[in-house]
Amino acid sequence: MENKTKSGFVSIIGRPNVGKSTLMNKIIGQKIAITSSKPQTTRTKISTVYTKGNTQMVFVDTPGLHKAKNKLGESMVSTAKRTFNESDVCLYLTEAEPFIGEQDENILSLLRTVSIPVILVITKTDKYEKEKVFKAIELFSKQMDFADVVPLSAKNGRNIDTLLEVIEKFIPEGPFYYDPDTLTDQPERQVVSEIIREKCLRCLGDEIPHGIAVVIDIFDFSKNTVYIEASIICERETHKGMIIGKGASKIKEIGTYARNDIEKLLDKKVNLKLFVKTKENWRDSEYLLKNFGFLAEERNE
Ligand SMILES: Nc1nc2c(ncn2[C@@H]2O[C@H](COP(=O)(O)OP(=O)(O)OP(=O)(O)O)[C@@H](O)[C@H]2O)c(=O)[nH]1
Ligand SMILES: [Mg+2]
Repeated sequence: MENKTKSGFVSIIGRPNVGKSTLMNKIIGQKIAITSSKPQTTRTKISTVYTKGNTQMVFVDTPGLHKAKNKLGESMVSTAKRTFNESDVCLYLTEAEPFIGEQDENILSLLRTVSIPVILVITKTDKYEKEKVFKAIELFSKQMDFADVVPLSAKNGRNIDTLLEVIEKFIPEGPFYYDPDTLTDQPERQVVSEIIREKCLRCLGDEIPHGIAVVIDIFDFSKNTVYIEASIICERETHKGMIIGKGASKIKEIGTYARNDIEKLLDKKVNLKLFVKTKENWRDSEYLLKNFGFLAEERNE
């Protein structure tokens, strides 16, 4: 008899910076979603596909749930909320802190209203003493009925296998959504622009990166060396100066790190040219948000 296949969508939600994107990258073994030590790194929903044997899990990484301060933030939060309504099982990520903060309170009250199974995932266990992890499990388990609880570390890989086994129990029978070789639904152009944004997040001081968007202007695959031109959009002229840096040192640093990662991704030599442009308050401009691709989902509804 033929082996029956199982497939389902697994949403990953939590407040900013708890390690959602890092966990998803770890599971599929490749960096698709960018990560950084700064909150609100992920801005759109990113799906990756994990296929093993006759089971396929589509992981959907979402922007961290937070109190939105501008239109971009609002779009990020509504994307995250919509995502778990469309999934078969939800992973709720939080760290092993001894209290439940306001952001987690809000997420919990949202989760109590959903009908899909929610798995509590305590992240970054490499950073916390065992006792603290146990206490956090106890504290969070009192808040609602979780389908299961898994403490893990994406950094050292502890319990990732356990998490996959737990998730599998909630994946329904059905045909694969994607070809088994598929890794992500993200177009290469999008991953490339995100890599450039990640290098901005990592190379620049705290106040600038939140106001940055990256737009790919040219993506030419026709020659042996891939030719890419991209614009880094910032909100102020002073930020533009900081992104370029003294003698263009900063933009060169961002470009070098980005080119390395893009070459690994495309497995080809890359010629990358970066430009910096100012567009004031783009995060509150519906027109520019649409232009940069942030409001695409709302448009399709
Ligand atoms: N020590 C440790 N650090 C981790 C682990 N997982 C993630 N981090 C770090 O936590 C920070 C945030 O990780 P992200 O994966 O970007 O977090 P996120 O939840 O996707 O954040 P947003 O996209 O902003 O909502 C990064 O600096 C990661 O390196 C872990 O298992 N252990
Ligand atoms: Mg993220």
